[in-house]
Amino acid sequence: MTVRWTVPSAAQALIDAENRREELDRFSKVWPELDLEIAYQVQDKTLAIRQMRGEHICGIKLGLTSKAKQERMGVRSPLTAWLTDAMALPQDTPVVLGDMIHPRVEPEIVFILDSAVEAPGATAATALAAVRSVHAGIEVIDSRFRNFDFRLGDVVADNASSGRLVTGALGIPPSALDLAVEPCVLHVNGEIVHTATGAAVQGHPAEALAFAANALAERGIALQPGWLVYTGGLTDAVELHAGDHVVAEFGRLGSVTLTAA
Ligand code: OOG
Ligand code: MG
Repeated sequence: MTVRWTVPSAAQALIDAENRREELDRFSKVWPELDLEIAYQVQDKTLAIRQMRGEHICGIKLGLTSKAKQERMGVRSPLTAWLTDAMALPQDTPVVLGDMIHPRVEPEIVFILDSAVEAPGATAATALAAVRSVHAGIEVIDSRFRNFDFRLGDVVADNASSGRLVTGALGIPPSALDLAVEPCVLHVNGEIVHTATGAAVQGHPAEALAFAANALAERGIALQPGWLVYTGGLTDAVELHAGDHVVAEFGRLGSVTLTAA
């Protein structure tokens, strides 16, 4: 049966899938018109549904900013998505697997903004100048699509597989760091599973921030002071299973841990 998706019906289906922990077939199989413009309309509609149930925007995330992520997911273009307060996990709070569909974890470099990023025309340097502090982070992604099988339009619509966030308490001013060489080691249950440096994200995570500021400016959206910016997985993501203990160990940025209950 061919499903005739519309922006509102696709957005509601994504939110329902998240609420019921069910997988959807990717829209692009039956919705060839799903281009980037429509996909961001769906994404914005899912945000509106989240806001109607009381969630507040706390920042944005970038997706598919590293080669490791692009190659694994088969989508070669970075994208942006919304973060809300409901996604943020307090420190030392386990992820409840029963709330998720098929979660995966990935280490990220996180910015907290001090001022709005001026865009269009943002560069890595001007974007970094708007950053108050840099943190270690772990993102839990949880695509609403079966087996994480999606094309660019699908994953944009699905708010870039947003799930949960843990942001390290330690914050370092960007001027005190060389983020391109900041090391990252991802440990799962005591084993090293992936390593990278900050350069994995667009050559420098500030490039990702500038990309996001410019891309959002095209949609009339400005990055706001106080917002979190998850700059994208430095490494491929790892499936999360019950009892897992995950540590994203950075150099200057310290470590963030996450457990699965
Ligand atoms: C898409 C989300 C990508 C990242 O950091 O690259 C993302 C996915 O891999 O499901 O959050
Ligand atoms: Mg991510």
